[in-house]
Amino acid sequence: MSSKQPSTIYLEDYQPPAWLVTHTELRFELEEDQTLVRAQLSIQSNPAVSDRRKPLELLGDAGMELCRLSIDGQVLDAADYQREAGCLRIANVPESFVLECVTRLLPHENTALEGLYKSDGMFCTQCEAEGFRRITFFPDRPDVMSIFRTTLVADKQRYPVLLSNGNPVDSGEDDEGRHWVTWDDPWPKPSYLFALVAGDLALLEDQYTTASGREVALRIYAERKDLDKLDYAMQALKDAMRWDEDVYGREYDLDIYMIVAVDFFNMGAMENKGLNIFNTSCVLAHPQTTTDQGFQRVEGVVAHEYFHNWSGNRVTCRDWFQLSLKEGFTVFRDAEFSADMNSRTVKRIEDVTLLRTAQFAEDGGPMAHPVRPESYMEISNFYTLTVYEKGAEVVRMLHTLLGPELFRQGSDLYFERHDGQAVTTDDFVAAMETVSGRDLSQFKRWYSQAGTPRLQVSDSFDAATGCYQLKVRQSCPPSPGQEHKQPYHLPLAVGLLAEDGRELFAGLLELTEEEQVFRFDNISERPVPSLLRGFSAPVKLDYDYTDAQLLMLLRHDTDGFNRWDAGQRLCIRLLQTQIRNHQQGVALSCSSELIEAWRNLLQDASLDPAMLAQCLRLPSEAQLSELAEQIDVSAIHEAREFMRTTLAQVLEQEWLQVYQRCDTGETYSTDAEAMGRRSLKNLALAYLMATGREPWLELARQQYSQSDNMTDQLAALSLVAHSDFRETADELLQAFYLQWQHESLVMNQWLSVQASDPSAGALARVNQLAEHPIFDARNPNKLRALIGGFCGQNPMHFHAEDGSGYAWLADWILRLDRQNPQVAARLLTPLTRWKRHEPVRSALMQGQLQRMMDTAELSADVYEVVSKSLM
Ligand code: 0A1
Ligand code: ZN
Repeated sequence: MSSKQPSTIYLEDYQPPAWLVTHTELRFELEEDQTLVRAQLSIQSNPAVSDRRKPLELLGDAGMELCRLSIDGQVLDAADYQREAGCLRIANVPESFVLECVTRLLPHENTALEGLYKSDGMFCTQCEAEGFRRITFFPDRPDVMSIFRTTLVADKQRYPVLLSNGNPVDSGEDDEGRHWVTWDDPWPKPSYLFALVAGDLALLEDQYTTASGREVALRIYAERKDLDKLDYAMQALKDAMRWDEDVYGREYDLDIYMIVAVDFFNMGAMENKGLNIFNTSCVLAHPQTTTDQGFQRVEGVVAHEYFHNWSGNRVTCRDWFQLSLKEGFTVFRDAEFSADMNSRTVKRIEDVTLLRTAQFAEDGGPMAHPVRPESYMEISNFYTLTVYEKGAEVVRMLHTLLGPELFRQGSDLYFERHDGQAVTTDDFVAAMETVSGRDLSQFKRWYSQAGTPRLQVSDSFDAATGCYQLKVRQSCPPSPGQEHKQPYHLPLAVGLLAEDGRELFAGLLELTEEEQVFRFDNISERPVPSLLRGFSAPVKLDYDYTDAQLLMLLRHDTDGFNRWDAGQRLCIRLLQTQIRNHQQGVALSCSSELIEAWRNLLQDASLDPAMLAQCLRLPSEAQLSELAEQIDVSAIHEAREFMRTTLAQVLEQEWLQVYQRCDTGETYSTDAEAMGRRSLKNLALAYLMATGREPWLELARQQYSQSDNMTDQLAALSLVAHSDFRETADELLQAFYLQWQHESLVMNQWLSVQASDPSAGALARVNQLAEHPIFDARNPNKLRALIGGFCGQNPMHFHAEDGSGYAWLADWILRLDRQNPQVAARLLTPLTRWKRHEPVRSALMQGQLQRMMDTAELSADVYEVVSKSLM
């Protein structure tokens, strides 16, 4: 092994900062071959920390060039300070002083996309979590909050737009074609919320009047060619601002709110104070180039970043172990916003599906960690589904346990108590305790214990006394470093239904013990329990339903989410039987009850199309894998394909009728109903195509060429591209390329469609695509489309029995790790699941992980994931 082991940071080692930075003045001289940064930091010792004699320690990337350092105007020479691995130490500094520091950066060579870098010719920054230390030396930790004033100087012609946090307060130009703008942000903030942008950008401008009557200028910047794709984000922003006033009583607090779209970005978007920077994929939207899913993502992410202004910026995290304080809460807020703007039940189904598929898998893998992790090597690896999505579920449970009114009082108290502070998840829960008078200490285990709890439910009914009892046992499997788990406190929403669907009881149970019995009196007949309604807690629930009971719930449950869930449970059970049959060489079959149930659903024109589309989707191969004792990729694939084709063939007429019912010829609109109709229509088309019959190829081709929107066009393209009609597939892929080659985001879709094509020769195809002129290995969106598309959406080929898919991914990781460690570590995820697979593949995957461990000089990001996977 050649890489040296990065050190581990522990939550229990937290110490408050010895030095505070009250004011930070920055001046950036942006040039083509370098950027000079002059930082003036007003530093004072922290009165809350007694050890005043501690040296000043500033963090700064090991590769950053330090040009000059002075204290109160006195230049320091190399003997006055120590510089070692990411840290600059100065002993014997006064109680309070101004430190000036000049660094030289090479943004055009920054391929990691952390700190200051270039995206398509424009300068931009990404400082969360630890990017600011790549810009200048600083106590780069979220509990050091400072008031920033920033001046940008650049060539006026190339970079007419110069942006930073806060309000512009001054500007000017010289005779040599350079100009400058100074920005002042009155709100103290941690360095991770700093941002700048310089470029030749087009602008969509609007206005918002806050509840208290203040005017806010709203500006969304993008490349000129994308100016027509900003309206939807603008509307989403205004909706989010109104919603946060209505639902949380939170107003915006600056005169300007800016969003900038950049094409090179490691994540979705970033909530920098007053200057959000967005991945183009999360802000640009136009009916002709964006799918319905894309529109919903834009709406959700715009809202998410806006909501961070309070949950994250005004009140921030004390340290990075508290990341879920801002992320879990903000995801909960954006999910509720999206639920209010669209269909609440469908939003819940989508979120729970993601959680069950990907977060549960994370919880069961080598990188499992609590919502508040206890340690990390590289914090970038902890922007996870656990911190975000499970974290949001934890906040949702508080909302459920307290009820909406108390929860709102709790959030008001939290914002009021901690405005301008850097705090912990304990502080958040404490506010909820204060307003409710409840003891939530047991509840806090949700923050400290990893793993997905399991509830085992059984029941009994005494017809003579009318007494029905539910017995609930909870347990949680071990996870890395946590052998034994204590019982959780959780809300269990329950309904009891009579055979004919009448609701006999509905209410909320609270679970706190390892085993608990709940008793219901005056129950007239043996009920069917509807358990964990709305997915009231992020757990796996077992109850021994009969098929008939599930079919009854699918028809009658008054909880929309549980209606859907009953259908899914039934499908999962039937699929699991077929998976076993396939493994044992038994002929596969499809239950006639399921077929009849689906027929009824398909014929019921009164059902909400969006909901119906959810009910008629089989659980994904990824979800079936998560549920499997041991993953057998081909058995899962064959069983699911068998069931899908059977349901396609026997219900062919019904699928066609549904297609026609939803194919209204209406012009495109993004309202929830129209989106629902399109999702059902395209699902019907998918089943029709699954019959393999030629008339439906014609229908798909027709839809492809006649549609006025990307949702329908892309759905048709991917169905044809993944079919056995290879000639038409190639023809449409080529046509699509010619039509959209100048739209980078559409080309990402084109790459994913081909990367996820299950037909033979997939690896050769992705290798060819990697050489295609539209592919750019420095662009994370392109990498996610091609590599993520192949490894995540093409299981049969990624898991090819000869191990070629694994070797291909490992080759990419080793190459990318030198260029962009964050992205490399993320793309690595599928290999981390090696222990869950059957022995042949498991060994092949392990072999590739070992190869990475042995042969390369690994980044901390990749080292952490690889080494933990091999443990
Ligand atoms: N705070 C952002 C997510 C984010 C995190 C890290 C980044 O760079 C490494 C970028 C964005 C959010 O939750 O939206
Ligand atoms: Zn966030």
